Amino acid sequence: MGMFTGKKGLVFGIANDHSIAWAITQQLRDEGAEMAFTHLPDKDPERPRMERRLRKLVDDFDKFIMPCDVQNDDDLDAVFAKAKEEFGEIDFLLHSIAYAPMDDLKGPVHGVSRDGFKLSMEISCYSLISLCHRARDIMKPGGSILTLTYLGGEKVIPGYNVMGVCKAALESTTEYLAHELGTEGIRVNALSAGPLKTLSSSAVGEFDQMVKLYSAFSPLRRNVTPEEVGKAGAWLLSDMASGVVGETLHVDSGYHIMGAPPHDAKIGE
Ligand code: 0WD
Repeated sequence: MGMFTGKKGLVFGIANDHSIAWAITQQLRDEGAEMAFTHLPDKDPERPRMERRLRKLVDDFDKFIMPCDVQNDDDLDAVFAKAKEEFGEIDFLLHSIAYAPMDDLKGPVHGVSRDGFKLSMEISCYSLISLCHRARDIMKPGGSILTLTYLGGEKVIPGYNVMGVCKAALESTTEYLAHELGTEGIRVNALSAGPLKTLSSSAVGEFDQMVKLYSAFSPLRRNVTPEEVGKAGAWLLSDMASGVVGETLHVDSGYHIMGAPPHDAKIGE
């Protein structure tokens, strides 16, 4: 019997097989979870690229898949109505979504447009609020909600720019939501992952530099693997973490604890 046998949940944010949500999903699947998935609506219905990519990954085991743009309340309502119909109640929800327009993401932060800021915050932060609000109605006590964040929300990471501001808001939001939903027996947590090559991260400036820094400066002297993030994510969503609430768990080879480079780090070489 797996850790998720008999458990049901919703996964938002698999874009392709490099997505962090996919790494977590594989662990959940292997532990027996029943899951439904959403993808960004395809602009051209004749060429449903997003749907096809997701279907290819989850076709053997999905309960259902649906398009969902988190900016659209009707999409969100439709997903939760379908989840209620198919599952009755759910045990977990994974939020693995972020976006900032490229012009705003590349910085500087003081030059970010008003519209770009609103859009980035809406998709990367408000979406967690809108999902939690709807999830409450169908989530069992003991349920678990997880979002994905990055160190750039706590400390300045050059190149992360407006997304760092969004992650700071997301981490605070996680705490407020954890406080509110805790009284209903629902846990909300965040996982702060080290850099992983995905569609989203390829848009972040200086990503390759960060990968090098993690392998030189982190206590483990290497980067984390998608599988490691997947396992920790599944753990936070599981009953094994039943006392963990409002936490931001770093899964980053320990990079976040360093205040100065280790003695063996080769700087500028
Ligand atoms: O190094 C990394 N890759 C890290 C990522 C380190 C630490 C944290 N993260 C975070 C990201 O900020 C994000 O919150 O993990 C989360 C997942 O990101 P990912 O797995 O790196 O990236 P990706 O595979 O691109 O998934 C993010 C997805 C979108 O993908 P694309 O590339 O198509 O924008 O978020 C979804 C979409 O599937 N998404 C939306 N979903 C619904 N409505 C929307 C939207 N409006 N916008 C983006």
